[in-house]
Amino acid sequence: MGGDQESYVFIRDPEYAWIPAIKTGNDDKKAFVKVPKYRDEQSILCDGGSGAKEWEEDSVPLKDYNKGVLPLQNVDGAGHLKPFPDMCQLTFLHEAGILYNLKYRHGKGLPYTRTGDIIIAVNPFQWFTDIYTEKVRNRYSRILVWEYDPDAGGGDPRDDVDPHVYETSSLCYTGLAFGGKDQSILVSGESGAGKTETVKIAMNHIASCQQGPNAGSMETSPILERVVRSNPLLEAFGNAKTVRNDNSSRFGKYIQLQFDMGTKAEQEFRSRDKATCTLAGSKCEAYLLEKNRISEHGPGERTYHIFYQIIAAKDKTTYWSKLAGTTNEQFMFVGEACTTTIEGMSDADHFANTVTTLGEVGVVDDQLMTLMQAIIMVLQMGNITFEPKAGDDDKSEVSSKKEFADLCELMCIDQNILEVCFTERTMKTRNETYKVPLNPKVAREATESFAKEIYSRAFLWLVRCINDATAAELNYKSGSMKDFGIIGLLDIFGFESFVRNRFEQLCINYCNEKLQAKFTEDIFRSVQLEYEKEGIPLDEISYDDNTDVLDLIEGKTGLLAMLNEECVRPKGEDQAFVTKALAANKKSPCLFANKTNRRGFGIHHYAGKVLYDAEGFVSANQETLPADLSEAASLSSNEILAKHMTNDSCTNFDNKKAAAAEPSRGAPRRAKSNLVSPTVWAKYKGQLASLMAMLKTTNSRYIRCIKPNKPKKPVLMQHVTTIEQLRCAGVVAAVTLSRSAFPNRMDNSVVRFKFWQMWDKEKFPSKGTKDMDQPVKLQHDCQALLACALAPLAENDPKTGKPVTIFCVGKTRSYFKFGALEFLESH
Ligand code: AOV
Ligand code: MG
Repeated sequence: MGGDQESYVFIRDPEYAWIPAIKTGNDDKKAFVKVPKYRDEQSILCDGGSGAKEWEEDSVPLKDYNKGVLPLQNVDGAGHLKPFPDMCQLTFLHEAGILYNLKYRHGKGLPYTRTGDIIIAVNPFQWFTDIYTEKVRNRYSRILVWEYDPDAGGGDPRDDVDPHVYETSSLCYTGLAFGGKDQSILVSGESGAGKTETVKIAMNHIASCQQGPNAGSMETSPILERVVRSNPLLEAFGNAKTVRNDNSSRFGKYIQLQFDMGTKAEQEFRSRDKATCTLAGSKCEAYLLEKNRISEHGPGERTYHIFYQIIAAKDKTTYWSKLAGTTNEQFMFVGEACTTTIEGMSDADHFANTVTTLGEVGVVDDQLMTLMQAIIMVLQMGNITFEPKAGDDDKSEVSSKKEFADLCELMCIDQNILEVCFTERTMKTRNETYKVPLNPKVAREATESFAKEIYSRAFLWLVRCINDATAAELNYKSGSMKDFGIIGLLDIFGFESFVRNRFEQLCINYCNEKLQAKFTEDIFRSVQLEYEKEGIPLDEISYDDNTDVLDLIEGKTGLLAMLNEECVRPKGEDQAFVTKALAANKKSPCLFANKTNRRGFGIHHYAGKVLYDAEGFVSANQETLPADLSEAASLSSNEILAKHMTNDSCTNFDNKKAAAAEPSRGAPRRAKSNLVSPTVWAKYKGQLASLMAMLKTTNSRYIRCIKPNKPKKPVLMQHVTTIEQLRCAGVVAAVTLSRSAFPNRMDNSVVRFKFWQMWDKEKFPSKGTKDMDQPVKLQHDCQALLACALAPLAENDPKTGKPVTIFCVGKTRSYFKFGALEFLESH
């Protein structure tokens, strides 16, 4: 470093979150710094990096400095940033350190970085073909196998490879194949961060591992093909273009890859050379398809891909003759499309692919017709309009006669019957049944909700078809009672906070709270393990969890309970729900009222504050179709409508069929609910509960996806949005937790090398062994050295009178309390 007092630091910046600076000195109020004169996102790196040829003087109030606003940079003596593949190696592990490390790697074409066991995947927005080759895949599968080799002499096998999704997938495969324990990969991140792509990359890799780590190319088996190709198929029906992502998943999914673990005897003698573990099938559970997108989408967005695909299809008249000559604009639910290519392929070509893949999972002939016609019905339903009947505004009749006649023909339902279903509602009391007319607006709403319901049931029907074709239980003939090994892959919607947040956002954020709780627990456990390995007392770790928020949402008098209560009341109201929920949770530190909107409320989520608007909560929570419409559905000759529109037919998986073939470890168990007809939230809660239960039986690994910039450009990393995501993904929390006791750490060998001269050997002699490089000797040396060097910081706890721990020397690393390492570095 330059002068005596000069040190490399970061300072807060309103525009760029953190910028590198050089501290040149201070008086008793201010620290004086030099900051780069020209700043923009591309060029700011640590001093010595590409930017900062010219500096300007600035100053920072010292009180901020003491709050840690100016932590040291991870730079070498010349001020150059020292990047690390594993952020735990950073000497100063804080938000700014993480940001600049990621940024440096991102700029160098290295999308993956580790934080301990977590992989941070920064979306490169350009395909690096050289990091996904078969050679690279094999390299990861091979190297990571050694973790399970007793003769390999220990050490972390990951030291030999750069961080990668393949590392996670390999560790999962080896963990299952050689360790015999079920595994899961939990991928999270905001929209467009790369979750779905990451899951596909991991899945393809796991599928290729299964041929044995030393095998050459991946042999294609039909089951493997089907499993891998079911992903794009789900995307055709469950993904849409949004402003954030051209191929945005509008549902969450948990895919379980099932592995044949061999005979009982083989399972008992697992070793590197001998471990049967081959892909036998897969199962998919889908969560919360976004229904609103059926009837409306914002400017620059589209509805589900399949609609555009079928309108663009060359052979569309096969599915319905009346589609001849139609265009997007003719369908109200579709409208003018902002694009007709997705990921560089036209909608028409996508359709051909969709049909081929449907064929691979057995959706052909009648089945294919059933599915496509259900989709076309939804399209056509969007064009049904209503007008007042005989001049009476409270009654309505269909005004789009031709469209309606066509729809009825397609559904094979009598026009008179369907018109009554759309324009009147049957009411039942104990003694009588009568019909109430619907005005044109309500009739249109009813039609839209019918269309949404048909689409979401068609989607679940498809998921079930895929499961029937891929699930191992169903492919193994009954009688061969198999116990499958599982690798689960979770691609779930990330935390959401918009200007206006609805019921969907609450559901999504609730799911994120559940996963965050698990994440914290898992990270805590890994920190615990590290401390145990290093021989450091565990009572030093403390952390915040999010039980408060979870209690608020799912507790006895929580939001879920209150909303469900409101939904069973005859005249449930959104505002009444809010009033009651606020009253019942007065003590919750996480809930607050919205002073300007009585229907609004706010929640302090772990990832930040979110304001919700409860408009539509009660109706969104009641999935049940009016009896008139479900009866109309049952009249249709289309199987999806006739058989799958009843209210208990909304599972993803044919449980009965699976249970018959495989009673022990079959389908995800469905939650029991005592409500007459379970609300959306009750069902969702049940789904999440069984997901969490399933995850609990696995060894979970985490991949946090980051979207480095809003315009989706390569190379660019915008600081503020990246930092927000790191916070939301719990990366900062994970770091804080692992550093809660000791924010900084350094390898013992480095400590001895760097601070050797600060050791007063007479006052603090080392009582270690003779051999210099023995870890034990090193540990003793560091203990003595640091006791001496940090003696000026020693103080007693005013409460207990005992000395405060400033540092702790573990078997391989030294751990420092806040300020201790800064003190050493500046002397
Ligand atoms: P998401 O799943 O996280 O969003 P995707 O996986 O669909 O995001 O990724 C969004 C886009 O980023 C893709 O369409 C690719 O163009 C690009 N991308 C993602 N991963 C990579 C990669 N490893 N290499 C190159 N480009 C990539 V959402 O489903 O919207 O929450 O709801
Ligand atoms: Mg996605």
